[in-house]
Amino acid sequence: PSVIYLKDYQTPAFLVESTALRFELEEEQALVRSQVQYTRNPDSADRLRPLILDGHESLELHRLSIDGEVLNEQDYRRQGEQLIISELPDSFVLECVTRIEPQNNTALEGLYKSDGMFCTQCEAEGFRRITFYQDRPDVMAVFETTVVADKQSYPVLLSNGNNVDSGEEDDGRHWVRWQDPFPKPAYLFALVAGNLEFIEDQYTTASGRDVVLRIFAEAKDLDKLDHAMLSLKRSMQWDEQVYGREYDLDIFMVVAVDFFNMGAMENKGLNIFNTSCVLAHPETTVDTGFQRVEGVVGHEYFHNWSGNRVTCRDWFQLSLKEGFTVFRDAEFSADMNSRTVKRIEDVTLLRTAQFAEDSGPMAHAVRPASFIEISNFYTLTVYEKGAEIVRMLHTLLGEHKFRQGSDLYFKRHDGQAVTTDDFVQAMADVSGRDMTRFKLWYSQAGTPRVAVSGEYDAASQRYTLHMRQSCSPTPEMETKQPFLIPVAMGLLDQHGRDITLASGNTTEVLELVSTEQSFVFENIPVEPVPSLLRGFSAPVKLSFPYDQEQLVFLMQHDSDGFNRWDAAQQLAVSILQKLITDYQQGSPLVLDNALIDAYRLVMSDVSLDKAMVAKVLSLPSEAYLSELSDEIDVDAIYQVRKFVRQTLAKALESEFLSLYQSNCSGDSYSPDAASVARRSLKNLALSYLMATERTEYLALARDQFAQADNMTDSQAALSLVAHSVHEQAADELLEQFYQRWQNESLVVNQWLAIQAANTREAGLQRVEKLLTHPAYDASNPNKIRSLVAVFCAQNLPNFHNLDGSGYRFLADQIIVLNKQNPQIASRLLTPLTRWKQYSEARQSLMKAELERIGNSGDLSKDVYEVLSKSLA
Ligand code: BAL
Ligand code: ZN
Repeated sequence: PSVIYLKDYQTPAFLVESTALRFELEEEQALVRSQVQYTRNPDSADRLRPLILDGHESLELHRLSIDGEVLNEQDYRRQGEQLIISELPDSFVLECVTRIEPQNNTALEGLYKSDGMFCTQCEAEGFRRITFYQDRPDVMAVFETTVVADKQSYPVLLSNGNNVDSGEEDDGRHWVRWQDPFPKPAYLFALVAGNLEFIEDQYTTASGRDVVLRIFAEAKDLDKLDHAMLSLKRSMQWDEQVYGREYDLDIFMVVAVDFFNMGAMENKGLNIFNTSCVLAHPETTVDTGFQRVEGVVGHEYFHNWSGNRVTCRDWFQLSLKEGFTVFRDAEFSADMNSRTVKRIEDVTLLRTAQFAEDSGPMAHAVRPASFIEISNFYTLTVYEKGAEIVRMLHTLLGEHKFRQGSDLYFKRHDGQAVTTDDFVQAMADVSGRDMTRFKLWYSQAGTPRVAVSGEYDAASQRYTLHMRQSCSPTPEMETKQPFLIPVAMGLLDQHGRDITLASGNTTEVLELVSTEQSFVFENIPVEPVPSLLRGFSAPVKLSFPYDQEQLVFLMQHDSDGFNRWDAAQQLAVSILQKLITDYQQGSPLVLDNALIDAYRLVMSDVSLDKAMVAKVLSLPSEAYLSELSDEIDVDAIYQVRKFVRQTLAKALESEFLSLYQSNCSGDSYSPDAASVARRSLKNLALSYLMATERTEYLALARDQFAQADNMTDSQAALSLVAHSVHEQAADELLEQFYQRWQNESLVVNQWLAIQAANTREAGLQRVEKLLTHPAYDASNPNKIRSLVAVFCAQNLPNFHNLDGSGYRFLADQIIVLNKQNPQIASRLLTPLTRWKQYSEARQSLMKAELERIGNSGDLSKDVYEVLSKSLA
């Protein structure tokens, strides 16, 4: 497979004025006729450049004509994924008829069938599986789409834009025509045909335009759409208030589908969602599921401007739309719920998974310089780190200037396909700042480290912070230039109060721009405790030599909620890391009282909101401890974390019990932030109580399971019992749960995931048995993620079993999926790609499985790229 480089970017030889599509959908095939009006790109000096159309090998070409004249095979060349036509006039209509088989499309890219309905996924390069086209984001056109299908089987026929006409044919078939007046690239094209029902609402925009809102799903799921509709209306209003962005078509549609590689897709006016990101009902959905629906609905809606109206010039610019849109959805969720808790959750994901990606073989810049398969770059780096870059711009410019910059960006580039440089330029223009150094965040991979030390001179009342930044080499990038790192910080006096700094503020943003730099603070009356990187103001690994007392002090007093939590994390990490060393050396494990005392302090702090308390009382995850390790010792991390949980549980048993009791409420379910917080604290308390392994708490969990009126409480209890030492009770509850929910696919996924994560012995055998269970479907990505991916990512002792069985299992799955669904296969590879991080014994087992995949023949580009980079 060939490597595509950003430096080779060329503008398209032809532009498209308009694209008319007609789909004849049948059970055994779909016929697609496209009529495309091309004009030679005036940008392109070379008038001999041919028209290069992209087309997947699965396309059966039935007819090709130019201005009505049929082309013969000698008039064009089909070369790999391209169809090349030379000697063309400056303006012409190309008509193309292709035959495809959506019913056999298991890759779920292009047009395929999900549970009997036709649907599409065209980003990034799925449109080339529908027809021959310049399938690149800088070719934007207005689309008209006519969909024809049997009326009884497919009563609902949808595409982008506004419905402009419809009719019936005599053979039981009907058709609907859609026009999308906004020029768009092919990746935003969508089509849906199926037996769907919908809920409807309406929204009046700030300028008084009425918009119809419809959310479609299978009839059985119609009662699970209200939360998505509410979230959609909130998103529309938020984008008007915060960004001044209004919706632009007469109708906005969302469709829920069960077979989907991604979470959701922002197709213009017709978002297609994975059911897992749109359906929500108290009886079947946990609190985090409700929040996810809100976040993803917001995310896809916000793309209407950041992505659709202004799109990417090429796929190297993916973060232009994804980083910005993730930042937008994070701020939306923060405004709808607890800001601090949202930040904690996002940073936790970044620090565990994105930092790991940034130090692994697939490490890449937020704007990568090359790729083999773009699907492999829908990553935490492009999304989450990309969002952090936008957040840093927000921090550096301040809210007001940032909004001016975003207004300028949208105004300047509406209807265009642009680059991350264009985005930063708008911010530079409104602020008058030179952003040259800042832009290194887009081009340099790797997580910078910032080592900070403090120096206090009592005589001169001067406090100095010394900072030093560095960044380890990443593939193809040995040395890095210093980044511009905004470090938001404050200084606490001996009572824990913020000291007012020279600027008159208590928080300042220091700009670290060189390898070493010192920052001096005058008139500081006592030696302060610094609060650094407030709100996690930059995606870096910052260290300061705090002692335990100082961390506890920050936990209690820092005015920055994020840093209060982070101080608790740092305290726990340092204690856990010491115990990991003890475990490795065969020393007895003894838990430092500091952690117990700190936890007790937090539990008695009535000023804290409950969601925060639950976060502070949660130990760093195994994944985070792994990311922090030079060599990941799976057994030590697992055993030590379990020991610490159990010791905390026993030491604080009565406190956890009263926390549990005081947060049980008879109120009926509500997904509001306060109720979510209460449930999370209650279920956290229950998890510690269960960790004591005392039977009375098994009874408590069983009661909760039996009496719960909502999935959050029911699933929390199930999961705790399923993972406990009480095996018989575990089996009983799992069986009861399945009997009750077997017809709810998303609930069954949770049931699979709970079992996949069970660390008890023989985990692999249980997972293998579930692969043959009627609840499992090896062609549905949600099922694969729930069972296979959860086992490999979350079931440390079983996946990393030293007999190599876990690795072998994953490789076998990948070999099958490589042919069936390459995107999912390549994603599943992640745990094996980290092989260099493990002990020698594990390294050789993992590497052998990677090599076996490599030798299994005919690798997809997706799997080939990840595999070859991992073995390089
Ligand atoms: N554009 C792919 C799905 C998403 O990020 O919204
Ligand atoms: Zn997105």
